[in-house]
Amino acid sequence: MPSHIARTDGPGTDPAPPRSAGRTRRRRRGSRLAAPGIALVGALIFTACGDDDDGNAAAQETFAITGVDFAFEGVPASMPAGSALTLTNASDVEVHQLVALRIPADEQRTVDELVALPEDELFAVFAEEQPPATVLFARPGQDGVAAVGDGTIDEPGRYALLCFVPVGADPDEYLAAAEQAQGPTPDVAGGPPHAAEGMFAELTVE
Ligand SMILES: [Cu+2]
Repeated sequence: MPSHIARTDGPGTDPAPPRSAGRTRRRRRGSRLAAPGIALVGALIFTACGDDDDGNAAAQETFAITGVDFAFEGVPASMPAGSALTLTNASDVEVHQLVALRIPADEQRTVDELVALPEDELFAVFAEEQPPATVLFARPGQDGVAAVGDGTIDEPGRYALLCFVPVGADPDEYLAAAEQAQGPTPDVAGGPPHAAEGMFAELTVE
């Protein structure tokens, strides 16, 4: 894992943001560790899960991403708009997730830099980029299914690919909770989000 990303001992204990969480609110003062910040962004994303629009039959190209413990493999540096991502999970134990979040056009920092930010700054960067372009889940050893969108990314720009699943979460428990969660990220036992362990990537859609 990147040495600059702090670890925590448990799942984020932060309360979920209100469903109407809007613009660049700054929720707290003081410096926070990166891992809870990532968890908070995950919570925000899940508030949008009801809004997925099914889409889009003919993807231009399909790029097969593999989730491992803890990284995305096979992420192209760039791909044409209208292309689709798929997720296959190569882990024996961990559920993996691929959340594609567009990075605002005026944001210059890399995904590596963004995931290291304190909570309030990370929250602010992605607060207006909702819902995610797509969200895919995959059980250990299986191909992924879409929870938001269908894997297609239509809008050009830079994207952060992130996995918010807590380290060591039970797959059945996590996926059942994710399916039921109308608001926050499912509150299941586990460690820091996979993104804090290095499961993030950057992708440019052209
Ligand atoms: Cu993961």
